[in-house]
Parts: sequence; structure tokens; C-alpha cells
Amino acid sequence: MSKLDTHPSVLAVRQRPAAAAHRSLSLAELRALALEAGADDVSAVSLDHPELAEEKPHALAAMPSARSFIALVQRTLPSDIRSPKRSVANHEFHGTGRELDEIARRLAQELTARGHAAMNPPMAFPMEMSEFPGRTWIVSHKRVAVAAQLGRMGLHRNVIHPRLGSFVLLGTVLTSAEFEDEPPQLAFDPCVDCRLCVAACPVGAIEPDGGFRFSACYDHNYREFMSGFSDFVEQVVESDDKQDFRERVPLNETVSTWQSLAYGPNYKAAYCIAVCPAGEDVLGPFLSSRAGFLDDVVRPLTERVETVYAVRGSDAAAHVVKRFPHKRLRLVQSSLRPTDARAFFRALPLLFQRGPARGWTATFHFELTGEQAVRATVRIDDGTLQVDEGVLNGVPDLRVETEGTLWIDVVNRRRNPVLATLAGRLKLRGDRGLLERFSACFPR
Ligand code: B12
Ligand code: SF4
Repeated sequence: MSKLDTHPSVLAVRQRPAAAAHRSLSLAELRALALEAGADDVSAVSLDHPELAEEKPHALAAMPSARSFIALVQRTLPSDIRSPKRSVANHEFHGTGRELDEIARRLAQELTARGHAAMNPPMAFPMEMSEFPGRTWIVSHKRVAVAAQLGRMGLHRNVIHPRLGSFVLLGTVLTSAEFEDEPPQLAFDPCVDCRLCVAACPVGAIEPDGGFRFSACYDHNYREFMSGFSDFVEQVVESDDKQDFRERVPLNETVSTWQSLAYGPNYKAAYCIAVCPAGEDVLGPFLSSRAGFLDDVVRPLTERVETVYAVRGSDAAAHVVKRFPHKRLRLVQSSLRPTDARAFFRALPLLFQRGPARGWTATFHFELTGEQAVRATVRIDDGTLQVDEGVLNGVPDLRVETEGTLWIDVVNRRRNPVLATLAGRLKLRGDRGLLERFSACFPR
């Protein structure tokens, strides 16, 4: 008999009844456990669900034994999220977020106690920031919730729950458990197509055709998060003295940054969610009186006098001037900057501005060499963007040839492109004037 066979822990484990680990669960059993843990709604889908093919490798990288996603929904308080006093909305986002993380943790512990491995990736932060500016989140809760039939993606690109509407935060538990049944198909789209989210967003991030201007939302709403914070630090570093810093960063922004660090970062808007009337439990006031709904919910936010952050030359900056002249536009540096040549091409769709790209068409070939070698084709066509790997589409209007590292230095303004061209290290073939037009579509 080996020493292990006589170890007290080994003996205790062997005396236990056979673990339930290989027994699958029903969705009804899961519901009972999740409601007991405090969730407002729950469902589950297999890691093999076809809509979650992109999520599966990320889930397995976090938990190799995972077989299913459990999707959790937790309601937020509409009056808090809608308040023009945004500290109240932020308090609610953070409070519900913490509650949801606790519920996911309790559910994961309960499943573990029943013999199923389970883990609870955070509903938001902390994330894998070492991957930034790549994907930092472990699970896309929106995708999981939609595949699990807990709601549909609204025009504002958030999941709308059929009953609770947009006033929900989402969480996911990964588990080795498998489920006997599949959730029933959600029969309808809860979005009522009112387009109030389009009208309310201060930076015009929600496009009426379903497009989402990522950088507009990120540069304003996330001003005190992630790279918005890094901008703040750079202002500190670049300031000549105390006076210069005070001119660059007003005192209210400095104390707001302190507040974000001390109490959880403040979102600047989330108006797309705030004004959304969808969801059976929420829809009443909108149905009773549209005019009343506009007065009570939408106008207090759209008429709010506040600072709106946007990059010079961006569609967002133009939107603020045109739609919200009473708001204070503050021009800031883009908070997304590429760290390498591959990231540069990945980030292009996130940074693209339709305004400066309207009314002209051009194809660009990039032949970047060296340790950051990338070949890519970028086509701008009257307000649209297409980025492809490799050099395609025949003769380009402009061909850019240089080392990948040098290109990133040019993009991040560490090198002067004119001097690099004169030195023969940056080769431009074709219409050179197009380079300026190209840069205007990705303002920083
Ligand atoms: C990245 C992210 C963002 C990004 C991108 C938003 C987006 N539309 O995806 C930004 C910073 C802009 C953002 C803003 C907000 N978010 Co957010 N966010 C996330 C996160 C971490 C992942 C989103 C995701 O699944 N993307 C993948 C696919 C499905 O999204 P997509 O819309 O098809 O594609 C976009 C992104 O992939 C993005 N993208 C692509 N590559 C990269 C690379 C980087 C570095 C980044 C940052 C983004 C990015 O660009 C695409 C086009 O816009 C989740 C938390 C999580 N772990 O799931 C919360 C989450 C989606 N956010 C949420 C909320 C509430 C918000 C805000 C309201 C924040 C606030 N309180 O003000 C706003 C709403 C903006 C909006 N209208 O979408 C909730 C949504 C709840 C719901 N009912 O659906 C989530 C689920 C958090 C949670 N646990 O509840 N968010
Ligand atoms: S505000 Fe209106 S259009 Fe936008 S997501 Fe909600 S219901 Fe749909």
C-alpha cells in the first residue's frame, strides 16, 4: 500500500458518496440555485453554441474544464441610471456590479460544492490589462446573454432584457457542468425602435443604421478609465509647472480623477441606456405619454450643461457642436494609441471617422517590414472603411513602405514623416497628399 493510500485526506475523499460531477443539470435546477444566490434572471448555453465560437477559446484559456456558460442578469434602478446627477447613476452601476459579482461567486461556490467546477470572471473590472489595447475581457457577457436567450442586442449595442429592458448588468459563470435542456428561443426583439438612444448620446456614438462609433464613446464616457487616465498622467508629465498643469487640467477634472481612483471610475454618460424605454416593466411611462417621457427622461440629459470630451477633427466633436451647442466641448488626445503595427491595423475600425472620409475614394497598400512586418490593404470609400490582410486590389493610390517600428513612431508622433521620407526610410509611392487625408480619418 502506498503512503498516499493511508493519508487521512485520501481516506476521507474515498469514503464520500460518488461526486455529482458527471451528472448534468437541468435549467430548472440552475434557476433555483441562481435565484437563491440573488440573481434576477439566469440561463445557460454550451461552450459549443455556434454563436459563441469566438468566445470558446477565451473561456477555455481561463478554465480548461469549462463546458457551459451560465448567463446572469441583475437589474439596475432606472431612476438612478436616468438621473442628471451622474454620481447617482455611477453609484448604481458600481453597486449593482459588485452585487452581481457576489451573486456569481455564490453560484460558483454552490456548483463547486455540488461537484461541478465553476469560476466567475468579473462582470467588468479587473480585466487582463496586460493585453491592452487588445481584448482585455475574459468573456463577452453580451454575447453569452444573447445566445442564452436572456435578451437581444438593442440599437445601442447593449442587451435588452424582455422584462427589465436596458436596466440590467450582465455576468457569466463558467462551469464544467453540462445542461440537459436548451433555453427556449426568445420570441421577439424587445427594442421598440424609438431611436431615443441615437438622439441622447452626447457624442453621437449610436448610428441610426446600427453602427457604433467606438472611439466617440470611449474618449468621452471612459475619460477617467484606462487610457483616459494615462492621458491625465501624461498631462502631469508634460506640464512645465503648476500653472501650466492648472491650465491644461481644470481643478474639477483633477478632483473627479481622484474620485474615480478612490471610489470606482465615473462614467461620463450612459445616456443610451438611461433613455431606453424598452422592457415590459419599464415601458409604461413611454406608452402613456411620449411627450411626458421626453420631458421627464430625455431632456434633462440632452439639455444638461456639461463637459463633453472629443478628439479634434472627430465626428464626435462635430456632433457636439451641431447637436449640443450648450454643452462644453473639450478637445482631448485620443486615448487609444497603437503599441505595434498589428495593433495599428486592428484599431483602425475603432478609430475611423466617417465625416472626413466622405466624398473621396482611395486604396492604400502598406508594406511594413522588420520585426513588426505587416502587409495590409486599407480602402476608404465615401465614408466607409475596409481593412484587409495582404496587398489586394491591383495598383493602390498610395503605397507606404517602411519598417513597422518606424511607422508606429510616425503614427504616435515620435518621428517626423517628412524627415523619414527625406532619409529614404519611409517610401511613399503614388499620391502623397492622400497620407494627410488618411490621417484625418483617424484623428488622435
Ligand atoms: C468593451 C466594453 C465596452 C466598450 C465597447 C462597447 C461595445 N459596444 O462593445 C466601451 C468602452 C465603449 C463600453 C461602453 C459601455 N459599456 Co461596456 N463593456 C465592454 C465589455 C468589457 C466587453 C464588450 C463586448 O462584449 N464586446 C464584444 C462584442 C460583442 O461587442 P460588439 O458590440 O460587437 O463590438 C464592439 C467591441 O468589440 C469593441 N471592440 C473591438 N475591439 C476592441 C478592443 C478594445 C481594446 C476595446 C476596449 C473594445 C473593442 O468595438 C466593437 C464595435 O463597437 C463588457 C463586459 C464583458 N466582459 O462582457 C462591458 C458591457 C458590454 N458594458 C456595459 C455597459 C453598461 C456599458 C456602458 C453603458 C457603460 C456606462 N456605464 O456608461 C457603455 C455603453 C456603450 C454602448 N452603447 O455600447 C454592459 C452592458 C449591459 C447590457 N445590458 O448589455 C457590459 C456587458 C458590462 C456588464 N457586465 O454588464 N463597453
Ligand atoms: S432607446 Fe429605443 S432604439 Fe435605442 S435600444 Fe432602446 S428601444 Fe431600441
